[in-house]
Amino acid sequence: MGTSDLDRQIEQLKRCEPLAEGEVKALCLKAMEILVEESNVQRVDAPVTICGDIHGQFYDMKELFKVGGDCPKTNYLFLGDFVDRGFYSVETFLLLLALKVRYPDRITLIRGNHESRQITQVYGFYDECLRKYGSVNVWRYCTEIFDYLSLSALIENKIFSVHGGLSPAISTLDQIRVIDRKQEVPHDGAMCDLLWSDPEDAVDGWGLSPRGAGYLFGGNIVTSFNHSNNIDYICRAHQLVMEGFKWMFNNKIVTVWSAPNYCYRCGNVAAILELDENLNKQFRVFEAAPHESRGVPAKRPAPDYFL
Ligand SMILES: [Mn+2]
Repeated sequence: MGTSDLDRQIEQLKRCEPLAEGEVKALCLKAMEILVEESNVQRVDAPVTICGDIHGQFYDMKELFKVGGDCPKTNYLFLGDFVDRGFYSVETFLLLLALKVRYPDRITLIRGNHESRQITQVYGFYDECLRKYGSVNVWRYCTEIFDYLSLSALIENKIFSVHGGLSPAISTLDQIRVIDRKQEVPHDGAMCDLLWSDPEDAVDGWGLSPRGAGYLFGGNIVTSFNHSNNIDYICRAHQLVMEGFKWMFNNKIVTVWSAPNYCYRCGNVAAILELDENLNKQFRVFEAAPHESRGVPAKRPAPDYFL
C-alpha cells in the first residue's frame, strides 16, 4: 500500500466515506506493524495536542481538527474511546488509523475501555460495522488492532497520559512497561484499571468504581504516583466534563473530554489541550459541528460494498 493510496483513503475518510473491506484489512495489517513496536508507555515529544474521547462523533472530530489544525501540521495524542455511541465509529477510527499509518511519528493513539470486543458489541461499533458492510469482518480487523494500541503515553518525561487512570497494582511506569497488552481488555488487573479507573474527590486512597471495572482513586494516590515517577501531572479522558476539561487535586490530574454535545444530547462543550515545545498549556474549547455541516448520509450514493 503506497503513500498515494493512503492519501486517497485519507481524503475519502475525511468526507466520511468508509473504505472498502479489503482496504480496511490492508490498512489494519500495516497499522499492526507500526503499533506492535510501540511501548506500553509510548514516548511523545512536545509540541503535541492531547484529545480525549471522540465516540464516533465524526463531524465533531472534524471540528476538533479545525480548531487544533490538521495532522501532520499539528502533532496529536488521542487518549482512546474512538468508537461506540456516535453514528460514525467506522469512519472515525479508520481516519485516525490511516493518519497513524501515514504519519506514525505525528499521531499517537492509545487504548480506551471502548476499544474492546465485548464493549463494542453492546455500545454500537459492532452493529455499525454489520450495518455498513453486511458482515462483521471489519469489526474483526479493527478489534484485532485494538489489542495492539498502547496503554499510555509519556510526554517529555513530564506528563503521564492514560485513558482512565491509575491502578492499585501499579506504582511505577516500569510496571506498566512490562504488561503483555496484546489481548482483549481483561476484567480486572493493571491493564483493566488503566483504561477504566476515575479520580474522585470523595475518596481517600482506593474506592470501588460504580462502573464495575477499575477503581476510584483519591488525591493522595495521585500525589504519590506523580512524585514517585517524577511527573508534573496526569492527563486522562474517560469522563464527560461539561466544560470540556477539569483539573483536580491541586492541578495534579486533568480530564480532557473531546466529544461535544456527547451522544448528540448532553449539551456539553469539548476541549483539547495544546502543549507547546516548552509544555506551556492552552486549552481549546469547541462546540458540536453545526447541523448543516453534518452531511446527509442517506443522500450519498451507496458504493457496491455498502449494504
Ligand atoms: Mn472511557
